[in-house]
Amino acid sequence: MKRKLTAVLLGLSLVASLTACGGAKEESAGSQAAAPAAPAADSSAAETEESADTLMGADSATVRFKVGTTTAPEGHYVKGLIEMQSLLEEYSEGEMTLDIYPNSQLGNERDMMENVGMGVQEMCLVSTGPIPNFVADFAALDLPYLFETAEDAYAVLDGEIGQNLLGQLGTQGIVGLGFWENGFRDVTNNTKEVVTPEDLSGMKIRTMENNVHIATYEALGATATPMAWGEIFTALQQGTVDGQENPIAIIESAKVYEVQKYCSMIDLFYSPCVLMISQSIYDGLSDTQKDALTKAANEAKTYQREYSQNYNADAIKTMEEAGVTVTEVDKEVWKSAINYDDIISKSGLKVDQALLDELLK
Ligand code: EAX
Repeated sequence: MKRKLTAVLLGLSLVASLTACGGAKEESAGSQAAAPAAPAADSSAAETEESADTLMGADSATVRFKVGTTTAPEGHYVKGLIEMQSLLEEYSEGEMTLDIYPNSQLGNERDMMENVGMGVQEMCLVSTGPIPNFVADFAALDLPYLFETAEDAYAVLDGEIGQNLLGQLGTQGIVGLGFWENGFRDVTNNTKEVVTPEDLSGMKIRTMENNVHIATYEALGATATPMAWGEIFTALQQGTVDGQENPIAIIESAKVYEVQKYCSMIDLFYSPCVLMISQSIYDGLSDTQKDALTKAANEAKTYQREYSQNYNADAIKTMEEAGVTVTEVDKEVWKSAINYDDIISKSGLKVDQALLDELLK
């Protein structure tokens, strides 16, 4: 199955992708940000209020990259960025650093991608969820049960298929510095324990703004309700949704478990996240600065993946101690409920039929 899925992925990454948000990128207003950056050099720095959550790099650094994420300061994304912050300061001999803005301080994932593409924000670390709205081929990574293990995912993401996808971010004025880890996505809700797909029937589940995820949850019988991550608590409080789906690391670090009674370990999707820098800002760096940046990013990726892999055990214990019912499910039952043909056609993916037939055989 995995071999066939890789064939599909190869096919998908060859299929000409329709860039949903085409259009020329305005000349970056922030391109001078790569120069010794006075704090307010580019517009977004002036607008961005630092809050208690902001994790500023060394004061003495003269080249500063604002990096935004929707995730919590205690979570696995920010832990990886803190590691990169210190590696970057070391490898640039104190010249460069990251200023880390967690908790959607710089906007939701789609906004941040647009701002990085326009050069008004230097960097972001975002899940692949919203990316297919900009680069259609990324949707291939969001198919359910694509990877058995995280290691299988790393092999594809760090290999030709993943690097080809990162290269396509260039159409959006973005340099993809690498795939980090969000993790296998599990589903939480307040209505009842979810053991089989039938238990999702009629539940309103918040998904990312991602057509493959939406089509998958609809196919499983839920009502998919796409929205940005920053809106989740209001939506749960107002009953707009009954539940949401995310890796345990997000569910625990964002404290979503405090307002959800049930969590089912369905591991429906493997969710990477992508570290991005604005092309115009990257191009303004010297070769030495680029080397320091990519070395720090690569080493932080390995650290962050390891941190993510070790996160669940304690996180699940925290959730159960808070009264959450954490349910292991029979994943074969869930896999047999997945019809790739149905999901791919409903999600509007442009898929080569021969490859699809190969997959479904
Ligand atoms: O990237 O929106 C989501 O559910 C993502 O997993 C979250 O923003 C971290």
